[in-house]
Amino acid sequence: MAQDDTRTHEADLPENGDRTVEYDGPAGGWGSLQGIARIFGKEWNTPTVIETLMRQNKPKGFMCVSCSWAKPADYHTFEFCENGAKATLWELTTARCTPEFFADHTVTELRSWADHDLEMQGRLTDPLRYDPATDRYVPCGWDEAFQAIGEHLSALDPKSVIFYASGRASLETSYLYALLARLYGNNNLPDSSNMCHETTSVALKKTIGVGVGTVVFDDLAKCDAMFFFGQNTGSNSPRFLHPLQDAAKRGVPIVTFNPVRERGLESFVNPQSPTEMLTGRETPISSQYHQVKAGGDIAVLIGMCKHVFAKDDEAKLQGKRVLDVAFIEAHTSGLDAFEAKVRATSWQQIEAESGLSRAAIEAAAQVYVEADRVIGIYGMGLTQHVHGFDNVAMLLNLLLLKGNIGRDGTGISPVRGHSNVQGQRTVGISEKPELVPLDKMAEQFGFTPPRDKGMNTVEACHGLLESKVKAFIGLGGNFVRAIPDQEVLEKAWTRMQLTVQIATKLNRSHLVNGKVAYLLPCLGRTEQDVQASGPQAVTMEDTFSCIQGSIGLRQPASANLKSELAIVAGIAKATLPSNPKVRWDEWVADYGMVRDLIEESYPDMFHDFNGRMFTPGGFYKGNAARERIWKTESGKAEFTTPDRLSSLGFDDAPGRYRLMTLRSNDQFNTTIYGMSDRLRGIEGRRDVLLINPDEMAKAGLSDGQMVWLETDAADGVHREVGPLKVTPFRLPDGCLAGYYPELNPLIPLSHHDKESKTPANKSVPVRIRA
Ligand SMILES: Nc1nc2c(c(=O)[nH]1)N[C@H]1C(S)=C(S)[C@@H](COP(=O)(O)OP(=O)(O)OC[C@H]3O[C@@H](n4cnc5c(=O)[nH]c(N)nc54)[C@H](O)[C@@H]3O)O[C@H]1N2
Ligand SMILES: Nc1nc2c(c(=O)[nH]1)N[C@H]1C(S)=C(S)[C@@H](COP(=O)(O)OP(=O)(O)OC[C@H]3O[C@@H](n4cnc5c(=O)[nH]c(N)nc54)[C@H](O)[C@@H]3O)O[C@H]1N2
Ligand SMILES: [Mo]
Repeated sequence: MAQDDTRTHEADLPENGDRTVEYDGPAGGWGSLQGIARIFGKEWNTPTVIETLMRQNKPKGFMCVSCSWAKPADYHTFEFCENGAKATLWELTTARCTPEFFADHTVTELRSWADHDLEMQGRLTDPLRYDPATDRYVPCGWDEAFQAIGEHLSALDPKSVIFYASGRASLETSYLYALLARLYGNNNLPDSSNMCHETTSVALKKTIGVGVGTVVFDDLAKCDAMFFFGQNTGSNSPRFLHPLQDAAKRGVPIVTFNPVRERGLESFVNPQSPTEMLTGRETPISSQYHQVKAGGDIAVLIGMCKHVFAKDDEAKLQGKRVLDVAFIEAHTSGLDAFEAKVRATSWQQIEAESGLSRAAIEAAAQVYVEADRVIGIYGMGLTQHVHGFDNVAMLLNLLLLKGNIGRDGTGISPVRGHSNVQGQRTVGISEKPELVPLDKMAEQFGFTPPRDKGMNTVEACHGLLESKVKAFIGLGGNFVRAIPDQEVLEKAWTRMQLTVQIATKLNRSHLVNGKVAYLLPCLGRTEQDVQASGPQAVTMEDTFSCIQGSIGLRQPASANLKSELAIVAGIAKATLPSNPKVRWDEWVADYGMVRDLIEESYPDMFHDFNGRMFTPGGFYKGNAARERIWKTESGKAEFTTPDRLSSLGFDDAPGRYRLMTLRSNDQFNTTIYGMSDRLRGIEGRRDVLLINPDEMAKAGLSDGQMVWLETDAADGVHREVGPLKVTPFRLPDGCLAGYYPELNPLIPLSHHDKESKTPANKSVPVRIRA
């Protein structure tokens, strides 16, 4: 079995024995169905809910509210996974968070509630205003809310207002939201992507001229090898397990680098295959699994490139080449400096930084040398580091060596997070004005768009601390819970003049409110959205740049909900002076008109938008790098020469560990569904500190002992979280792991990727206090 042959290549890890917590079942299988049942009990197994799930991710159905994985044209009967079903059911809950609930609880009291308990109150039903006299949210009419928000915004300096978006809202809503910010007078449009794949947007834009991946769904069936870095497929994009299983069955080697042995990348039982379910037949996924140290990927990739150069030297002696010389000459720049750096780096340095042996790295690289068509896949394990940019650029370097960009079955594939996070950036949600067709929009809407750079997430937090930010509008999400340095920022938050949150369910960000605060409940994507011209559809872009329509069919959770688009328009109308070219009412009445506007702004990607939105599998927006057209400074694909081997941004020191903050299998970001991290064998609690038995022994810790974590940063701020239960777990030496968002107070705001400012959530320097 793959598991055994992978063991020969992995880092020198402490033996598992009985001492570490582990799950040895497959991903998928019966466990995934039990995982759904445990949270939702009988609630999920009713005909209407099943009918809704059957429409998930299919043409003329609705697009999953969970991750951004593809919604293929050639779909399965059940085109949903354990976690997609959980996300949908979470939205379909029968629980309601009504004005009566808020009458019973002060905001101060609710602030002491756990994230899970807040969301368990169910769907928000009515627009609410914060009443400081009683410290409660009280009901208010929609018109009253819009009017008051409009008056407050009109009185503020536009540069002091933030328009945040979490990556869920549709292309139509996102486009209008960005337009609202610009008509109002700023580019302050941070989004969840700033905490996520911003590293990708910056690194791929710089190196290949497009800020998104080059792979399309069909490439997965055409490649000869896959290299996986820091992405937890089993929990975070489970439908990806199907093409991975197909690839593994075709004999495609899948080589994984991850400090954690994630079950989904080891073995899978397809819950949609009756035979596999009955026989329990597992498909091994990774052919090699390397437990790299957190922050060790630059070193790994340099090592792999070193092997590729060595094999190329050997091939040359026989008049052959391993490198794709024609591609390199025609299409790239910067190879010489990069090659010199790689050759000058010793295996000793590479082994020390990666925690892997030369033999293990060479075994991985040999797969690369032998494969004609290679895909590089990655997630937060590469992006959320101080030198995350170099991580991504190094994976690209490896791919460029053999021309693995711009051919069928090849490419670089960042697995995006939220279901429309990539799409939001496509239609203008960006703090970077140069990424938006402002000239075109000036003409479309007859105004002078702001040209100065807006604030991203980290900059918005700094603005808040410096009291430059006075108001915050949130289109979904849970900003205060998702950001670093949460405790410090929460205090600053309440100094704000105005906070407005558009949401489906109650979360902590709604309770850390400004002086004036509104909580505006919206329709979810599964629900019918009926406007003056009839029922409306919306569109989303998936991780492979395919755009597809989504129609909600469920009865709305409350008669008093508005669509996100109508709420954005309501705020806009009440805030902005009237303008004959800006027709909020008509746009709300017919979302097709908004798609026409998007088409006008972005004709290349969105031509015939209304006509193509129900193309099965979505329509492809196109990607220049895939065509080997390089919109970079040099006009070529660029090799990057990193000037370091570690992505940590800090040195090792006695007693200092690298902490990774991870998602469990029972959460969607800050939404905690339950207490089971089934695929890692951790049950019943989230206040755990994962550490390997050797490190436990060295630190004198015992299994189950309660400890505190303290940030080891020399900035004079004391940060600690605890108590946490010491839990033996197979991790490389020097590495610790625990859960996001509970550990966010440990992450300094200044601890982020140097280029993109993506918080470095996967390598926080900490100490353990017993
Ligand atoms: N069910 C569910 N689905 C989700 C989400 C969710 O919370 N729940 N969130 C959505 C969102 S917004 C996003 S961005 C994605 C996130 O999906 P992922 O990109 O998978 O993010 P994480 O769960 O944070 O885990 C990243 C992985 O990187 C590994 N890792 C940590 N440090 C390193 C390192 O230094 N090197 C390497 N090679 N690996 C490392 C971790 O062990 C882990 O397996 O998922 C999306 N889908
Ligand atoms: N330490 C650490 N921190 C991290 C990360 C990490 O790995 N480690 N990951 C980062 C990443 S990748 C991301 S993307 C961010 C996530 O940051 P966010 O996107 O801000 O957070 P979410 O938890 O996804 O937001 C959940 C809330 O969205 C609202 N919501 C749900 N559905 C809808 C809807 O349809 N419409 C509206 N309007 N609201 C809705 C609900 O009120 C719910 O409570 O966190 C980042 N923070
Ligand atoms: Mo994300």
